Amino acid sequence: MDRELALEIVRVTEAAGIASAQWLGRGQKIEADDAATTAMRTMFDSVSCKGKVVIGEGEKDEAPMLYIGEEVGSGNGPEVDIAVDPLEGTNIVANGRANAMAVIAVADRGTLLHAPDMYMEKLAVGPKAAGLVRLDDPIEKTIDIVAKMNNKRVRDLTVIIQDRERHMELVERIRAKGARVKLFGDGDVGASIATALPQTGIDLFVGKGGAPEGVISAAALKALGGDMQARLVPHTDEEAARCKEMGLEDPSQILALDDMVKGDDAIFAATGVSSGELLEGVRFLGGDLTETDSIVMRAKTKTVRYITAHHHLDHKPHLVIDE
Ligand code: VTB
Ligand code: MG
Ligand code: MG
Repeated sequence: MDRELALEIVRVTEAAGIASAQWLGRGQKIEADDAATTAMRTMFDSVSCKGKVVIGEGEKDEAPMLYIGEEVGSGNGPEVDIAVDPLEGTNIVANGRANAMAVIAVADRGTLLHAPDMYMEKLAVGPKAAGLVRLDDPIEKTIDIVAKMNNKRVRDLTVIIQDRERHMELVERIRAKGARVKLFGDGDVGASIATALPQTGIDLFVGKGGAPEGVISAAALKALGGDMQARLVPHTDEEAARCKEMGLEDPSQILALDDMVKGDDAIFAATGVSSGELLEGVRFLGGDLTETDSIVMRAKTKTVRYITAHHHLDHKPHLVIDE
């Protein structure tokens, strides 16, 4: 993959971010998601690659665009796998809450796990604890390892978890162990990546969330030198069959970072829609001036760029929502 691709991809997440941010707090999650998806799909046509969506908005018969198997990109350039979540946090935007992002991961063709839309257990840490944590270890042991490696007292260690009933027993154990717990409503891509960015103060991410989001996060953690382990959680026979179709003989096997993103040619880009752990949201500054914050990184060189952009929407009328 050419390194220029990283900078082209961020234009795609910026477009999705700007479009969906116009739905913030309106209680209309489908419209917010559609705006992000349409903007992302349109912008993709100008990106120099032969892309194939491997994680997208759904199967062909249920999603009009960015469906699994859809070919995107200009048709010139490297053959790549593309994983998108045009709006990671549709409910967030509808309810005007924190942590929504537009996200994309791009990797060499055939290197991203084609995770279907089901739940996945996940554990993520930053570079200092990489290689040392195990999904199956008791949480108390994991906390001790991460505290030691991150050079923090257990009582200063921060574990981030999605605020769900299914995690409450885990939360109680973490509290009993003495660590800090930060709960978030939605958006585990941002929460898991935060573990690998020291300025966030977040040390450990655990919990069950979406499998597509897991693979997208894995691309970012690879670029940041962090680590992640995961396991698919099929709830029905059909979901178990999907795992087998993907080549996972044992659907309950532990997936390492390399099982989710093979090799090191991966790019991750995200634009903040509403402010969260990683990024500020889209700001409408008056007139047509609109400011976005994005992060883009490449696993190959480990370069991480934060990009603040000023957009003049008079020149981007296709991103303006006025109905
Ligand atoms: C998870 C998480 C996502 O939705 O998929 C979650 O990975 C769904 O969890 O980041 P629930 O079924 O408990 O709502 C997100 O938070 C947003 O897409
Ligand atoms: Mg989404
Ligand atoms: Mg999502």
